[in-house]
Amino acid sequence: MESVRSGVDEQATRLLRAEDTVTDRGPLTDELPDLDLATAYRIQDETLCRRIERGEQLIGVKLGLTSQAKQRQMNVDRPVTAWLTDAMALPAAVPLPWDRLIHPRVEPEIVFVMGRRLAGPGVTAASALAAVDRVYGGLEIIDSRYRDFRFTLPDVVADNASSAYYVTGPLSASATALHLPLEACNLEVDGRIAATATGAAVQGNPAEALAMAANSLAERDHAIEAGSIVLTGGMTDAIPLTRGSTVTAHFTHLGAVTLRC
Ligand code: OOG
Ligand code: MG
Repeated sequence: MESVRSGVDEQATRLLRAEDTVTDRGPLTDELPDLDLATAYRIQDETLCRRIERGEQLIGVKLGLTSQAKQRQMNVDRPVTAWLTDAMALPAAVPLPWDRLIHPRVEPEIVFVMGRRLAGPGVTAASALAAVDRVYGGLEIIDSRYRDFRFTLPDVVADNASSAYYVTGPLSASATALHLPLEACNLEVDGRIAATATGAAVQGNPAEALAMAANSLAERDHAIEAGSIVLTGGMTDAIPLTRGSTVTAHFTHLGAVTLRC
């Protein structure tokens, strides 16, 4: 047990160091081919503890790899969850902090703000949606700490699902006012449409993804607290960012979210 604990500590240290020094590295599983998902989540949880110790606040959770587009792009066959802290929230109109990023990519997401606490097991899309206060359009900026975004499922879990920053849009709707599977998004890069999708890309309905997050977090004795932000996962392939470009996600009812790079 002691060696598992020290292994978790060591990998958490190494992943946070890669992030803090903006240096990519090989996947953990190159050295630890037997790394299992449970241990990978322990590494992820340990990185959260370290972020909190250094003054960050836990503000929510994210799902990753909830769409076929993302699963295919990353060659991973299952959704994952990860943690969001206040340091990851990029206020609208603030330019991307390039000096803190290795090889950022952007993806459009449907974002929930929770009105009530949501705890599994047994959460359904309907009960999940009933706990939502508002829905936003968002952009997530991911930045794997692994060279060339090459990773397996346990690697990406340990790396907090490549989390770096996210931006939410200026408009919101109540969860009942929208039919989320039909909410569409055009992702525009420098005036050209780079990708498009609807909410149905995310597990058929982003509310299904939210229910899945609550149920899988419950297996590790966590709940989604009232007031939390939940990113439900990239609707399209993630697009590599380049300096100087402007990315806008145009949603049908949730307005436009812009990122200046
Ligand atoms: C993993 C992060 C996945 C999403 O929305 O699918 C993610 C990655 O693609 O590096 O945030
Ligand atoms: Mg994402």
